Amino acid sequence: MRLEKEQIEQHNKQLAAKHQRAFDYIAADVPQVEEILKKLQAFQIAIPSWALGTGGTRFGRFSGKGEPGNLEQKIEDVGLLHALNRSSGAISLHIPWDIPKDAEKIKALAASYDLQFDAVNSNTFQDQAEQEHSYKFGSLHHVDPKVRQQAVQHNIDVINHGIALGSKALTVWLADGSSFPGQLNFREAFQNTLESLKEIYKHLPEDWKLFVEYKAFEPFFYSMTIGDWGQSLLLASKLGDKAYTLVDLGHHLPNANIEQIVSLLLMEGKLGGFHFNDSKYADDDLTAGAIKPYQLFLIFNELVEGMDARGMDHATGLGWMIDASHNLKDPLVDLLQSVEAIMIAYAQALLVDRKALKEAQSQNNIVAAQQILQDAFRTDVRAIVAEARLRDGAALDPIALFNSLAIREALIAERGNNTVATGL
Ligand code: LRH
Ligand code: MN
Ligand code: MN
Repeated sequence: MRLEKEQIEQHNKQLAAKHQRAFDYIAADVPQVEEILKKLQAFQIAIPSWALGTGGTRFGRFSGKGEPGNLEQKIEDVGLLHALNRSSGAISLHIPWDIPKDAEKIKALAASYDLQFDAVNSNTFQDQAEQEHSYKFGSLHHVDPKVRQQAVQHNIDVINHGIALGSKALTVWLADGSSFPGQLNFREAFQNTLESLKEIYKHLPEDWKLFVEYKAFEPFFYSMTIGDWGQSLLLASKLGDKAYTLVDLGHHLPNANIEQIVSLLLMEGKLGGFHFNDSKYADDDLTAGAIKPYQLFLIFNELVEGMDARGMDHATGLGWMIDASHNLKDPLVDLLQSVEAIMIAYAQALLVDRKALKEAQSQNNIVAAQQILQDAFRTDVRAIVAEARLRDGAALDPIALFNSLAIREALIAERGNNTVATGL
């Protein structure tokens, strides 16, 4: 299924007067609105191929309907999202959940929806049928060099798939850790991981990045071999210039100050990418901005500040990805909500009066500093985000259009009731 330009135009026409009123109202108070619009238009957030089907809980999975059953259909889904918001112009693949059998064909299909391939993700946290060794006790950190070698080779294979598709980054997340004291020698586990990553790094093309993702706990509950940003940064620093830390918002212990982590990683030139989601407890993978929108804003505040300080382009300087899994909502609608929340937080961060904030900080004027941030956060920027979409030929209200066009119903008619997505 593909959206026609006319369908979007007709929807926008219906909402035009209401939108214009709201946009004029906010634009009158934002002198730099044109600059903000350009930045919003340039900003693209990659959609993970594993978020397009209904995810499960630990206890069960209640399958949705009309879900994508193969990579082609997943690309079609992201194409729909991108047509609706023009902010989801890339897809991030997880291999082997999604193996592009004919890369040229897949690339052409993605291009027909104006989509690029973002970071490719390796998977050494599940055993695969054709593999000789099990990852039960880890992969790149494993005590057995044969298991490490198998995991290294898988990552090299993933890089090769990525090269064929035009990806420019590999994300490595390891489910390596221990659940009981004494199970692991921490130092050796870390060193094995480093040596394995060095092997993978050797196969990275010149213009690629390696993202090292960390996670505090789960699936292991005593230690994770790459458990926090310190361990990730240590690895990335030892690996070299092409290696970076990737921050997944759900991968921290409760109340971690993620915005401070972001600021310092940027300072070190070692922040590579993001997995956006939200959480109340741990790696909940809920819709971005659903639980802690102020935190999301504060993170973007540091991103804008830190990227500007380093002269980085907001849109291309980091890898922006969603990593969420939905088991209650329609996954496509949920992704539209996530993208909208991210764009709102970004727009609000662009509103922050940086000069005034600096001044307040230099005077230790905490009241003013708080006021400046909260002024931006409490500004309703939805009409600015909608205007950016409008200028790009997207829908003023993507979710309303998704519903009024009965897109899910059309997908069910095409794909049937019982499709089961691969992946999570
Ligand atoms: C691990 C993780 C990692 C995986 C994805 C499926 O919790 O965040 O990024 O690749 O989920
Ligand atoms: Mn992640
Ligand atoms: Mn996760």
